[in-house]
Amino acid sequence: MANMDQHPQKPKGNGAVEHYDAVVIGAGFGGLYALHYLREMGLSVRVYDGAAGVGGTWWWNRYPGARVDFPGGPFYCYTFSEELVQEWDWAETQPDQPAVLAYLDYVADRFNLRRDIQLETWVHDACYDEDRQRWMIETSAGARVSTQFLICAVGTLSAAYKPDIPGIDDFAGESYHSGRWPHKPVSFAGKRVGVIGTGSSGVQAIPEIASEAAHLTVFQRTPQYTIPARNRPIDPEVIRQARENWAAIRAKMNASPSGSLFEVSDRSALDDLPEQRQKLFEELWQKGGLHLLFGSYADIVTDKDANRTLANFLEGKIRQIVRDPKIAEKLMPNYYVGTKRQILDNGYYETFNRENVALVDLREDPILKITPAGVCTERGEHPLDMLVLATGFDAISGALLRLNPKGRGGISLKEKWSKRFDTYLGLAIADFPNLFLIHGPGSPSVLFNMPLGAELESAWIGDCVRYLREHGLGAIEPTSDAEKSWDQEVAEIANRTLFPLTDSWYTGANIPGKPRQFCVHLAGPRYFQRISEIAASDYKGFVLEKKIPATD
Ligand code: N01
Repeated sequence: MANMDQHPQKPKGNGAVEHYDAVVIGAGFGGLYALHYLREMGLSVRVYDGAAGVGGTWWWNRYPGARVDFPGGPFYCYTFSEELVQEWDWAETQPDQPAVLAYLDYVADRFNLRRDIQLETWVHDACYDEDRQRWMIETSAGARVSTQFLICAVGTLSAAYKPDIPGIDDFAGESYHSGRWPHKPVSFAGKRVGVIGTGSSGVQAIPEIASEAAHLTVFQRTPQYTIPARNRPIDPEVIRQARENWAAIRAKMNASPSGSLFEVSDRSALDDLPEQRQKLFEELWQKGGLHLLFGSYADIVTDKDANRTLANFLEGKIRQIVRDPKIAEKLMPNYYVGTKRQILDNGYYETFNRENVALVDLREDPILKITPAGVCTERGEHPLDMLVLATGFDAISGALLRLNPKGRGGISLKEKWSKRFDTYLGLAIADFPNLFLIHGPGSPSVLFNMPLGAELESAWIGDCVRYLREHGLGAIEPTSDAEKSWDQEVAEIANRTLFPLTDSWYTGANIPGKPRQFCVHLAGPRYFQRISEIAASDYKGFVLEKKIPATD
């Protein structure tokens, strides 16, 4: 798989080594907060990010239509600072990419973070030096850096995936990946545009592109269930209440399965009569957002029959919205609803009623190659002026593997993770002492409120570092046994649901050759309780090493 972020290494500097207590890789939600937390503890910290601005995923994913696909506004943001909550005004229920990026830029200024962040700098190499209990890293700027702690806040959806379609680099027109969207304005006006991919990115971008392009061809391999986001201005009363009751709201989000304020139903979909279910589904469909999935019935993603009730409802909506029954059938999904990332859209199915939009079903008419002039499928060529790849990411583990740190005895992460993405608590890896992950495999990551999860994990890491320092310890590393039992715990929880039965990026099925493993801990609040208990038990499952006196 092509790495879309290859950057030449600049010549090495004068050989001098920079020293920090902690290096953080990534300046998105996770990395910015880790910097703040560790710096407040008195550590010297350096953050590196390959992007030219802070924001992580929100810096890169600036394709048209990019919006938060979780309850947004005052609920998809940092919670650690009450002042910040009071100061920042969110305008919409599903903020768009510029709004979230503006917020993160504000945070970086507000907490004076930029002075410790080095942008446009990729970490090329990271090796653990057992004798010094420190990580040695090399950056694309040619610097050599020594740090006791290495915190990887590299993002779960940051290693953009460009599929290996023959001729993909031969296309002569404009070509963009949704996750590497250019910073200059992109005009679709008067152009024949093709979009490959109908995950969240494709589904968000397609209505926007269709409204401007001369013609849009959507190349769909797997149809998806999507729910209207119904983005709207935030009710000022919601903001006022969030500000007045911030501590209580924060506690409620911490205790909820998804880290949000959704009222979760405890009823089975099978307890209701069909007409009662239909009424409830319709009400929640009209409300928009994730209410339909989280707020309808408790067993939608755990019971196949319950799942089918919602699938039937959504399939009915596709047939109702899309006027051409043949196109409606091509858009009909075939998986357990909710077990791929639930997409929230802004008029996606409606887009297929437009005269200037064509749908190519790649299951019956596969892509053969890409030529300078367009996309060739079995049934012929689709001439294009612009090609948009909304083909996703090597999710959860991909960015860590691209970093490929070398741990104890020189073992590389690629070797360690050649078959399974084992971690302990999603936060640490055996044989990789003093390396911490934010949103790593085995943490709740993408199925919990991500900014909130990043805060809680950063704080856990900071508190662990404090513990080591207070106890004269130089290194911490989980045991392999602890990893194995964590792996089992993650799998046992997942196996009570329908998630592992679906091919998705949650299971690694979107990347050819990737080991299949469901890497998300699905019990958010219990997870955060467990990691607190482990910290309180003097880090059960970890090996703690005495500090070796400094030799450098
Ligand atoms: O990626 P995806 P995404 N030929 O992997 C298709 C988050 N996100 O960027 O399903 C043809 O979901 C592939 O087809 P298939 C969000 O969590 C958040 O859309 O493999 N098609 C699929 O249709 C999201 O879930 C926001 O058969 C090929 C598509 O490309 C996650 O990022 C916004 C192909 C990839 O869909 C990833 O979403 C956007 C090929 N060779 C994204 N290879 C927010 O709102 C792949 N595809 C915060």
